[in-house]
Amino acid sequence: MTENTTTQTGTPVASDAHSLTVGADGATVLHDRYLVEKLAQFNRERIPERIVHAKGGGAFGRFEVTADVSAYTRAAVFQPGAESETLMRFSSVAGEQGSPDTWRDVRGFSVKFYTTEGNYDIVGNNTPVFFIRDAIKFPDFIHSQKRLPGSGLRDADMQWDFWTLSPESAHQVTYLMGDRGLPKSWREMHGFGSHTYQWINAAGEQFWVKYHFRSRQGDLHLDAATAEAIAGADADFYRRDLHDAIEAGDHPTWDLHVQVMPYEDAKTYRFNPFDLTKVWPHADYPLIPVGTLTLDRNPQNFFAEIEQAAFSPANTVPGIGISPDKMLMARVFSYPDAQRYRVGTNYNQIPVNAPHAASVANYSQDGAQRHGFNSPSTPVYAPNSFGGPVANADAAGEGSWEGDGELVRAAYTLRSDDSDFGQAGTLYREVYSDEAKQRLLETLTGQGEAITVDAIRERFFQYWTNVDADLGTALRAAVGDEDAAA
Ligand code: HDE
Repeated sequence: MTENTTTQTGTPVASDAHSLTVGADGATVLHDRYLVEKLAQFNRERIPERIVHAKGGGAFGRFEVTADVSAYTRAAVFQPGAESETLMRFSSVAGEQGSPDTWRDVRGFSVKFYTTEGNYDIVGNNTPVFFIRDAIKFPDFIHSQKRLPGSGLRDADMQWDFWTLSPESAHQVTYLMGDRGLPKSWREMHGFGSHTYQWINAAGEQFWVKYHFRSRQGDLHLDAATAEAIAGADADFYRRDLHDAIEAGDHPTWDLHVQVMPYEDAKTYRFNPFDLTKVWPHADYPLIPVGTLTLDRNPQNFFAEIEQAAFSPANTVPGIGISPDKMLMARVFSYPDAQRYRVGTNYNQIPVNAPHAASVANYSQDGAQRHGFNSPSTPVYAPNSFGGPVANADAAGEGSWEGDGELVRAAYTLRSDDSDFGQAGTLYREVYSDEAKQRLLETLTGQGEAITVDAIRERFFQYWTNVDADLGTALRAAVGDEDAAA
């Protein structure tokens, strides 16, 4: 038997097709409660899109620990043999929700582990570094990458104005303008936690770690012409690829590795290991295997499970903490704040965000859209004498570090090997193949030509000369040539 259409409160409705009117040709009446409910509900279907990383897609899967890293962390999710349900979301950074997947950009790489000790999120990118090292610059940086207020157009002048006035961006921009800026698909890219995090073992010893997810599908890229053609033909190219692969039983897999730095090393390492614009050379801190992440289940409802998904670097678990990275400390505030605004105060009660393998016990109450609550016999305050939940520092397994000093507004203290351009130059000279170098030159030539302000273009040449002198010379000649031809 066909199911009746009902109102939101479960009452059968009389018609899916006809509003209630005064005669077949007359006025529509306001007391057609189903018509009013249907139109009003429709008007509220959209929530604010993410201010960054708006366009994305994701899937569920599982993470299995295949090695023994218990010497470094007590976190249940990383103990030998542990298996956790996971959710992943991939995204572009600057484009809006409908933007083409294959526009050149950094790609978001977010993982939520539903662990027995609560949800643990690693909210990273497909690059191991970032454009800036102090969060106070983030809104300015993002404004420069989005749209001009007047025309609503994206603009090379403001992008390069910001980057060339922010030399710490050079390493990440070398990634972005290189092959990582155009992944072949979300499945075929590596992911990085990027920041330095803290791990704490069962004995309370602390370590600094960086996360690397290595794609078993490879770290592959599109050439610029193909990416441009796809952007026009199929704006949802990556979203479709991920969905179709999982639907066909082709489950993408990443191997998680960590770099581990002994706690004391950070104090004397030759550059600041908490600076998000730097990588730790593998020669100093090799990759240590941890486990395998596989995606095997598409969402059943994109909005409920992916659009409303809330990832946050604040979601840590016992045995894992943050580090004195100025970007990371600010992100711990920023993500839950964005989610309270974007999804709503009780966003963590939505099934995709609530813990799946742990329970919630605290004294939070009320707020818009609340549906979870304590038993009426549970007291509403702490401390209490009636058996309510009690905080437990041993169970929390929080990290820590020493800190002392005057309140200042200053850059990180420089160390012997701290520089804005050094690792960008190494990436260019020692990691990029000759073909990758050539593709970078072509991409940058196009970028240089899009700059219309002479002073910014001059700084652009100087920026790339600082990355690599030969690249700067080649670029100056190439952009000049194109000018002559035009
Ligand atoms: Fe984000 N970022 N970010 N970001 N970010 C958001 O969170 C922010 C940064 C990243 O799949 C927002 O819920 C600040 C680094 C990903 O849902 C927002 C700073 C890295 C995603 C926000 C950074 C990222 C976001 C947008 C400077 C990689 C998508 C809405 C301190 C290591 C998560 C929201 C998803 C999303 C803020 C820098 C990655 C506004 C303030 C560094 C993958 O809160």
